[in-house]
Amino acid sequence: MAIETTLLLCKPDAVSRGLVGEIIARLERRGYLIAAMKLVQLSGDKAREHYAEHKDRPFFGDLVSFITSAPLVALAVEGENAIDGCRQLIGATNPLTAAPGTIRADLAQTIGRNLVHGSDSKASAERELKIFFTEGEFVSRKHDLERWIKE
Ligand code: IDP
Ligand code: MG
Repeated sequence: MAIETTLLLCKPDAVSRGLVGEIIARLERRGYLIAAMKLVQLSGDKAREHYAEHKDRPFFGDLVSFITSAPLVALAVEGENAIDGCRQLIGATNPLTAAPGTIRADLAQTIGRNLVHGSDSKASAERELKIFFTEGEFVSRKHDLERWIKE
């Protein structure tokens, strides 16, 4: 088993459109477990740190101003190969090319308002989880993980 923890964000568009429950329901139906969760409005510094890889892209300014514009819901999500699995559930960056059945294809229209963030690798997940959560904020889901693995 390759149990991983990944960072998911229900971005401000998801919160303001009332889609957080729908997004979490999809994660839960897939069998993923929430290990930490919070509603937070991001500072500019944290937003720039989170999206550092995009700092030279033309859309960086808009991305930072959008992600800091209103509250978002951050989730630490656990499960078997959760990093790639959650990316699959979320769908391609552009909702127009995302596969039907994914969150972005089903619920979003544009790349700039694509509802969800998911870490794209082990290194990203480790780095990004630390931006949103302290060690003490993770709640062990060991019991549920073990039961789920046996079933
Ligand atoms: P990802 O969220 O699918 O990992 P990234 O390439 O990491 O996609 O981009 C981060 C976020 O920046 C995207 O989710 C999207 O909201 C935004 N973004 C990416 N490319 C563009 C673009 O070309 N125009 C506007 N926004 C973009
Ligand atoms: Mg990305």
